[in-house]
Amino acid sequence: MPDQLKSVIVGTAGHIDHGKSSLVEALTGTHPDRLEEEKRRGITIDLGFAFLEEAGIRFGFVDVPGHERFVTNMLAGAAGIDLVLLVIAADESIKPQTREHFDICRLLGVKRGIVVLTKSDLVDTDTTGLVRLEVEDYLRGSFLEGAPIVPVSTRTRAGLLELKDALLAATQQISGKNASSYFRLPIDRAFAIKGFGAVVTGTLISGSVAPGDEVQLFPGGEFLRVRGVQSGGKTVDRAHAGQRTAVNLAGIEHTALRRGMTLATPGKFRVTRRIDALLELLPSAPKVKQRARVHFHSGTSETVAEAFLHSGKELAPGQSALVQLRFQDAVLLLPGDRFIVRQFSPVTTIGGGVVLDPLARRPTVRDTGRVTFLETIERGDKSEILAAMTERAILGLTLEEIVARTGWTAEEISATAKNLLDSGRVIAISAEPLVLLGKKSLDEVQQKINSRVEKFHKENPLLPGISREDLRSSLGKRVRPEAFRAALDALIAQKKFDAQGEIVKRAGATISLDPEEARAKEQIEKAFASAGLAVPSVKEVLSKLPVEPKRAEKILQILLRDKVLVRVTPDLIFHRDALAQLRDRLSVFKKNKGERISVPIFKELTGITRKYAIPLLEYLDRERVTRRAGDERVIL
Ligand SMILES: Nc1nc2c(ncn2[C@@H]2O[C@H](COP(=O)(O)OP(=O)(O)OP(=O)(O)O)[C@@H](O)[C@H]2O)c(=O)[nH]1
Ligand SMILES: [Mg+2]
Repeated sequence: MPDQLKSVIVGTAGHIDHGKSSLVEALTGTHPDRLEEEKRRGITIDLGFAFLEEAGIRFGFVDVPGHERFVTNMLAGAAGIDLVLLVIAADESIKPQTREHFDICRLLGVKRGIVVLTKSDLVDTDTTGLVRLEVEDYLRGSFLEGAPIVPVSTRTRAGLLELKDALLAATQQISGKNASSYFRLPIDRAFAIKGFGAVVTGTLISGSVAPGDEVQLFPGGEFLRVRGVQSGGKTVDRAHAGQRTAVNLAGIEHTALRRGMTLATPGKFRVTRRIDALLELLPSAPKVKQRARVHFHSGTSETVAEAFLHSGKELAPGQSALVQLRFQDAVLLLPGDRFIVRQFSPVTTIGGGVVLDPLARRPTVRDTGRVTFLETIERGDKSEILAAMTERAILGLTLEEIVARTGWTAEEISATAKNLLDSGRVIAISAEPLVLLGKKSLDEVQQKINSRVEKFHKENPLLPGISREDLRSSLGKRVRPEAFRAALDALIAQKKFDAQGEIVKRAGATISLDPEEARAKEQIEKAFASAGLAVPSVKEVLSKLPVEPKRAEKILQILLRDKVLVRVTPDLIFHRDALAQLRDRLSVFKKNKGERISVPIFKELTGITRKYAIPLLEYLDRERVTRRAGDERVIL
C-alpha cells in the first residue's frame, strides 16, 4: 500500500540562481518550474513541486524562489516542510536570501536540514573547503549545526548519491505530523481540471482527508464536499498529515479558491483577527515599537498586523516578547502555529514566532493575568493550560470553545479535564455537553447567591424565600444558567440553603414578624377561629388590622401557607379547626343517620346559609370527605 510509505516534505531554500530548481530536477527527474514566465526568465517565481520515492520513503519536494521579491511565495512553501535543503552555490557562498531563507526556516521551527553546496563543478576543492568553513561558522548554534554539508554538481551529477544517502539518513530522525488530529490543509494552489472542477493543493499539516468528507473552507466558512484526493501525484483513498495533497472539491468554482485559504474539519474552528503570541525579533532587525504595523505570514496566508506589546514599550533586536497581533483580515490559526513577520516597509523579514492564544481578548489594563496565562500556554502542560483557560473564562468554558481555542481532540480534552476535575480545581457544571467552570468562579457565584438571598430575606421578612428564577435573573447575564444551578445545588447539598420546590431560602431562615405584625396575625386567626363556619369576608378582616394592606395580605399568606387557614374559594377562608369540627360532625352524622346527606340537611347540620354551604360541599368533594351523588352527597 503506497499510503503506508513514510512521507517527508523537503523544501529548498537559498539565494537566487544558486541551483535549487536544478537540484530538485536532478533528484526527482521533474523540473519544478512550471510557469511560462519562469522558463523565459530562467528564475523561479512561484512554488514548484516534485516527488520521489526512494527506499520506502515518499519525498514531496517544495521548490521555492530565491528572488527577494518573491519571499512571500517562499513563505507559503516553507510552512509545513519537515526538512530543508539549504542550497548554497559553491562559487558564491552565503548571500542575502541564504540568510533570510535560513532565518525563516529557523523561525518556522524547521528541525532538520542538509546544506547542499551546488555548482561544485565551477570551483576547485580549496574553494569548496573554504565555503564549507564559512557555512559551518554561520550555522553554529542553530538547528543546522552539525548538519551534513554535501557538495553537488547537477551538471556532472557529482555528489548526488551522497545527497540521497544524507536525505534518507535525515529522514530517520523526522517525527511525522499528527494524522489523528483535526484535518487542516493550508491551500497553496487552486486551479480547475477539465471534467473534475476545482482542485486545491497544499502540504497536509494535520489529520487526514478522504473522498466523501465534508470540509470547511476558511476564512469564509463555506462547507464543501471532497470529491477526490491525490497525494504525491497519485489518486488515493485517503491522504494523511505530512503528505503533499491535492483535493478535488465539489460545490465551488476554482476562482473562489485562493492561496492563503485553509480547508479544515467542519464545525470546529473559528477564524480570528486577534491573537496573543510569542514574537522573536531577529538580531539584524530594527526594534519594533508599540503598535507597529507588520506583514504577517502563517501557513500559506498573509495579512497585515498591528503589534501590541503586552509589557514594555518596544522590542529590541534579538529579543522575544509576548505580543498581541491584530489582523486586517480574518485568519484560521491554532496554538503552536508558527508565523513570520516582515517589516511593513521596506519589506524584509524581521522575526517570527508562535501562536499562543488564537482567540485573544482585547488588551485591557484590568486584565492583569494575561502574561501569566500566556506563559502557561508556552510551557505546554495540557492540564495547566486547560485549568488556566477555564479560570479565565468566568462564564465557564464549553467543549466547543476548548476545541476552537486549542485544536485538541475531544479525547484529549476529556482526558485532560478528568485530571482537573479529580483535583477539584475545575468543576463540570454540565457533563453533556461538557461545560467547565473554575472553582474560584463557582465560589464567586455562590457568594453572589448568598448575598442575594440574604438581601431578599432582609427585605422580605414575611416571605419564606426567593424563587429560583428570580434569584437567577438577579445575578444577571454574567452567570451561565448551568453555573447558577451547579452553585445552588452545591449550597443545598452543603445544607447552607433549603429549597422547597421553586422557593430557595437560607437554611433555618424563618419568617420574622415585628410586634405589630404578630398582633395582626393573631387578630386574623382569631377572627376566623371565632366565626366557625360563618366566616367573615377576607377584606373585612384585613381592613381592621393595625398594619397596611400589603403587609396584611402577606401575613394572611403566612397563615394560609402554614395551613392555619384554608382557602376554599378565592374569597372564602376558614380556620382549620372549624373544618376539622365539620368533618367530625359529618362522621357522627354518618354513624347515626346513614351515609347520604342532602344540601338542606347539610345546611341544618352546620347552621350556615346556601352561600357558604355549596362552596364548602364542593371543597369536601375535592378533599374526598364527600362524593356528589345526584342532589345528595355520600359521606365517605
Ligand atoms: N555549472 C553549474 N551550473 C548549475 C548547477 N546547478 C544549476 N546551475 C545553473 O544555475 C542557474 C540557476 O539554476 P536554478 O536551478 O534555476 O537556480 P534556482 O536556485 O532555482 O534559482 P531561483 O529559483 O530563481 O532562485 C541555471 O542556469 C542552472 O543551469 C551546477 O551544479 N553546475
Ligand atoms: Mg528555482
